[in-house]
Amino acid sequence: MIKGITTIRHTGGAKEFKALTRLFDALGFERGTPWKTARGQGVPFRAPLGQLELVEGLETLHSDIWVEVTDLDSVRELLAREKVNTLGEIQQTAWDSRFLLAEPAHGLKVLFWQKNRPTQGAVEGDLDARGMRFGVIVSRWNSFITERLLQGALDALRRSGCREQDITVVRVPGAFEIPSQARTLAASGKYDAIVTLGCLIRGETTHYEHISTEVTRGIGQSAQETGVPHTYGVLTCENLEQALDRAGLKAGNKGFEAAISAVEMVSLQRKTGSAPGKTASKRKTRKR
Ligand code: DLZ
Repeated sequence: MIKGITTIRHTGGAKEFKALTRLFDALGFERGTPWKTARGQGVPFRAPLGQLELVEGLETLHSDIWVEVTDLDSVRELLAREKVNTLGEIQQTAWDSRFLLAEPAHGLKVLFWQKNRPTQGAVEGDLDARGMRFGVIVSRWNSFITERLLQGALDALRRSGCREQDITVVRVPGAFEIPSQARTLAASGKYDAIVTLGCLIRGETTHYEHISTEVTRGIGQSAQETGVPHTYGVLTCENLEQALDRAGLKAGNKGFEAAISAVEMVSLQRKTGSAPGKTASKRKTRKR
């Protein structure tokens, strides 16, 4: 039933508004459709993953907006570069995280926070898909389910900043055909990552074990041999009910998860690979 939640903040004036929108762009938020009338203007900003959290009990940190980030130290550097007023230094919370409070516009407090992890300082991919190109392969068998996975995947790519023209959707007959097409797209050198979507249902599939093993192996092999990240959004379920749950009903949407993982893997590969920042068009992949 829910489509979205919007919380509105007023800024001091046109100059402050412009500076704020620039900052939110730099932080990696996705711009929605801006509007402007004689009475004022607005720009919606969307996060790759959003949530509404209700809290009960004592919370001593007060802020208008809470933004969870993957790298708080980079955010601090960005805020300093943009000359944004910060209220104190990075501090520990009472709940195993670190935070930095900023006041990018007068009276508007934004709290940036990051969970503490034992691997603090480890290299991680970001969820910013701007400038990335994706091949999305979806099988038509059980299309009632796979079309939902596709919608989830497209939603994830768009929300993380990928442009429509940078997404190619390819449909194949069944899950068994996914690996060969994945390999073709990956070897073309046109895509930064391949997202695979399908649905195998044990009750309806003869040789279920053989097909699912082959599909999984084939996708993994294509990833390893081409060096292009592939993510796995192929449902292997006992029955239709389980499949529906994983296509958006009760257990999230595995298409969305596969696409978000693809964004993260491309970003990670650019950080850890031998040629950071290489785009799909420049990358050479091994030919078949
Ligand atoms: C044949 C078949 C069967 C029985 N079940 C499924 C399924 O549950 N999910 C799926 O994606 N594909 C199925 N297929 C089709 C095979 O994947 C393949 O497309 C055909 O065998 C043609 O090669």
